[in-house]
Amino acid sequence: MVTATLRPTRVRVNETAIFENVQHALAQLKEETALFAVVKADGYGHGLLRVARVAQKAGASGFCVAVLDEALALRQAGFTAPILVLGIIEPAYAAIAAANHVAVPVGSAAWLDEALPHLQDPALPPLRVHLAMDTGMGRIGFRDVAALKAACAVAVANPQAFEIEGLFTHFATADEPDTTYFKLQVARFQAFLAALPTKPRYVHVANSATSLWHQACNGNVIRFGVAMYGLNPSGRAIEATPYPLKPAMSLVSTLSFVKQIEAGEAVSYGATYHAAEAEWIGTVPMGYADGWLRRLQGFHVLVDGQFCEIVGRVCMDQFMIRLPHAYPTGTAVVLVGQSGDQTITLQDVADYSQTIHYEIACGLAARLPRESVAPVK
Ligand code: PMH
Repeated sequence: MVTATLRPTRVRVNETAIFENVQHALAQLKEETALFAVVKADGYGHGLLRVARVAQKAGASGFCVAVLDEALALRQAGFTAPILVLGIIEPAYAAIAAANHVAVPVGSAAWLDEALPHLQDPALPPLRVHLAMDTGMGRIGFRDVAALKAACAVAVANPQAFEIEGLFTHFATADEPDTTYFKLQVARFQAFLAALPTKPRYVHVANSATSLWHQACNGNVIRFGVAMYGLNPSGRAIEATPYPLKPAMSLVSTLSFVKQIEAGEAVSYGATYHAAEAEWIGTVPMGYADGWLRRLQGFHVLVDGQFCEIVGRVCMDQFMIRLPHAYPTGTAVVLVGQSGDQTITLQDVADYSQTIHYEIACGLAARLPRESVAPVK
């Protein structure tokens, strides 16, 4: 992927915000509870290595990633802290995980059986496994105690191949005001725990929402994701947080072209927008190929502290806005962030797009350069 460094459109990542969000989270934790920074999907679009470095400086003692490749990218960059992959890897790659001291989730005895032949090299350290309990997320994990015990038996019988390092589950509704389903999942997890003769080193259940609103359930590691980036996991459903979340991401560009059009003239594909009167139209060099969705037509950006409507269809690499008056090319455009007294948040973009801020942040393409601001040394 070509990163467009010679175009003014940028994702700005405020490192100090990430640092402070992690420190605030840590301050709430019991002493024995660690924080693993969830840096999957290129650090939710903020940059894998940048976020990992800042989170570690702030006190994160491990990392969670989605896929084995992300774990290897961290290892290649020199990170030696514990790493947990959150998705099931192919058993054939078990040796790569073991050799790199990367822990993986397991949700069936069959997976262990399939991985076993790949873990026969005596030079390999045992593969660290975290037993995944499906307590109601319905994604990965053991669904009953018998299946869990069968897998434990395989792991325990092959100590040269497997080390049971963790036990975890994932909540489906920790970010919702109604706690009924959350409590059901907690009860199921406790039943799993009670069925095991010993607890592994790491017992973890908490995503950001759990760590914010259900601290009693944290276990001894939290998997801290979206709140590290300063975003409220609930969107707008639960406004109150125990500490302020400081958004790390902003998105900026500049006007690449400015013109005045006559009343009735059209803008962009499909000619869906017609000027009501003589209007100043600015072009912004970013489009749906960068993750700025087509459905953002009618939303707005900020120029000089003023909201400017996105007019006409968002194109692949450019979109147009209606300006209050003429501005020179090169004028700053804020798509996410502050301009003058006004702010546009990722939540605002998500609301307009009828999605969640996670999806907007992760959807920003690799073509957009990420730039650190307020760097943490
Ligand atoms: N743990 C697991 C297993 C996850 O899948 C995620 C996020 C987290 C922790 C961190 O959650 P947070 O960002 O809300 O703190 N996973 C996803 C997902 O699969 N879709 O959206 C978020």
